[in-house]
Amino acid sequence: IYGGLKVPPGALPWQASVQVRPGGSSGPYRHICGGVVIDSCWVLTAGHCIEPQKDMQVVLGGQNLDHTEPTEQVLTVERVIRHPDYRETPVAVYNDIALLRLNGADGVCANETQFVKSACLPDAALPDGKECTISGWGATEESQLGSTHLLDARVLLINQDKCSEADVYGSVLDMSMFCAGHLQGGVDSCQGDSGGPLTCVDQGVHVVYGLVSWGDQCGKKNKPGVYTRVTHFLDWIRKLHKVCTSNE
Ligand code: 4AZ
Repeated sequence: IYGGLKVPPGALPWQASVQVRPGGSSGPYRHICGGVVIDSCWVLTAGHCIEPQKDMQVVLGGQNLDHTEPTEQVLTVERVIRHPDYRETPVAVYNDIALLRLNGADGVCANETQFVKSACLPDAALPDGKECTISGWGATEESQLGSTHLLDARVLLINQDKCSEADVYGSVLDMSMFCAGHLQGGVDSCQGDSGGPLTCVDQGVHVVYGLVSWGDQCGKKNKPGVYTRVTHFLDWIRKLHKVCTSNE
């Protein structure tokens, strides 16, 4: 996160760290992406975060990736479901979404605590200009390697036609994505934040509207972050998930 601040414990309890370890099932897990808890047993992440053949785990309720924290819950991934229309080109990533089914018994995987909670799925369209929150352990202006502490920042939802102007992203955007950030630059998501949440407060409820997906570098003028448009995938997600009305 560029232009971010440290997140207080429990402030973004739906934030996940998606981690893999090298093939061969030995060695430590390392953070590769963010994710979003939408149910005790389900985490949303970006399609481009999926590295086939590698063991995957999800850390919930954590703040500092360098330490094991008492608030933390570590879950292994039972099943990875990348969207069937996921597609990467040299200029954009389309339908950049995947669902992770966590291991658990009787529909309980993560335990709900003050530090681990679901975000709600949206039921309405995106209001342009709305201020929302992005978060993650990705690269910062100080470190390309990422941040040890979870950071967040406030971004504005950018109109699709504006973001499709020639001096921004031109014609590469489609309805599986939207832009958010600050066109003057400075505040943005970056590498390592991918798959993590863009949430907006709607009627007092934290709703996940976006997943960090891609962008032309980070924090650059006229190159805002591009986010997977969660509303575009609701039918696909809901086939696997229950309704959520409150997380206060
Ligand atoms: C990346 O490489 C990446 N500024 C993620 C987000 C953004 C750019 C790149 C948005 O994963």
